[in-house]
Amino acid sequence: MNTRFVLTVLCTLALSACGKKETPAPAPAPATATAPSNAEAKVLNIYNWPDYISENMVSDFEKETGIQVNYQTFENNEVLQAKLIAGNSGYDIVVPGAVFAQSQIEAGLLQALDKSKIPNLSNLDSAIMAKLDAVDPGNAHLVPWAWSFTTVGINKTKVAKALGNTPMPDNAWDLVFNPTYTSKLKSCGIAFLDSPTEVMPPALHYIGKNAYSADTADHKAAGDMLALVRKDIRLFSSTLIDDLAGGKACVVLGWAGDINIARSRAIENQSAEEIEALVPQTGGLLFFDNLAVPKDAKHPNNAMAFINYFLKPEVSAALTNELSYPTANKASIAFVAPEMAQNKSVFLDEASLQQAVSPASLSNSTRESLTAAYTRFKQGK
Ligand code: SPD
Repeated sequence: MNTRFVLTVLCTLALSACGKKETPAPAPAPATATAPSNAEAKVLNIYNWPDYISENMVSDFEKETGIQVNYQTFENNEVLQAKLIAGNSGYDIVVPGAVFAQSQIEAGLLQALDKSKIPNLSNLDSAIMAKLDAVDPGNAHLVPWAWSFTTVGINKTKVAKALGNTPMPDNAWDLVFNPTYTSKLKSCGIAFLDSPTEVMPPALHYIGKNAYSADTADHKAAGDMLALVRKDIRLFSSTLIDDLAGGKACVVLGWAGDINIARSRAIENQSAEEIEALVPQTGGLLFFDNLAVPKDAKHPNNAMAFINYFLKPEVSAALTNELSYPTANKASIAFVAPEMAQNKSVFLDEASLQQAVSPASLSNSTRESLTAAYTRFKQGK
């Protein structure tokens, strides 16, 4: 198990300053009128990414605590950011990516955790938490949920057929950013994540710029490169698992964890198609998502109870084993399945880790500029 994977992600962050049916987000449930005035209702409203929780985590937590969980999902950091800024979201737990979390803490959008109610914090890797301290001083607001890296995923059979006599490139990013390849692969379908802060950093990295550059000239240069492949992109999608496993796309710019979920689904369905999360020689883009409690959460104590439950070793390990996403729970390592621990697109080896790009916090103005460049790209302007 590669603890350095986690450490590298968090080191660089520090220098630059994660069963129940999932539903997209209507308004979460309010506290019931029957709750005692000095206690929280037995309700917890969670807002997480899709396909990012083990099958039984919510129902087992409900059985153990009697707290009823309303579990809703968001598709990208921009959607969560807008909810937090608007306030009164109704959520008690949210899961921001590290590139957004620091500015959310600084803006007072997240409340400090009550660590006295989370004894299982001791299961977290102390070296990792020491690094996270630079992003979240005192580890006051964030508990790591899971991480992975943004990369290129392929349906191997379809890609080989579409490329014909053209060999696979040495640089996996060529498959989504180089017209020589995209012009051939468009026949079986290229899909990108639909978010400025997911697409622009890999594009910047591909053209040799800092993936988290604040320079608008760099954003324009990445936009110029993207314009050359725009006509070959079939989908901008928040359902890449289904797109890849179901055959709408043969190549995706997406998250390694989700690409591995698509791979598992294809295997479960006894499909002849082999799906693979590639590990780019020039580096994938590491990301790290974290549990946090909004400033105005109505059920903070229930939130602490859930965080403590998640930090049980077997509970964290189930997330990794079912969804191909590692966690920062050191005590969970003993429960991670060997086939997951040995999968080099789940836990990167040393060489890939050295090449990988670590996340950095994005300021509001940088996000605005990235959004403008992304929108021009998507609209084909
Ligand atoms: N299955 C959903 C996984 C969510 C991953 N979060 C990605 C954040 C990358 N910036």
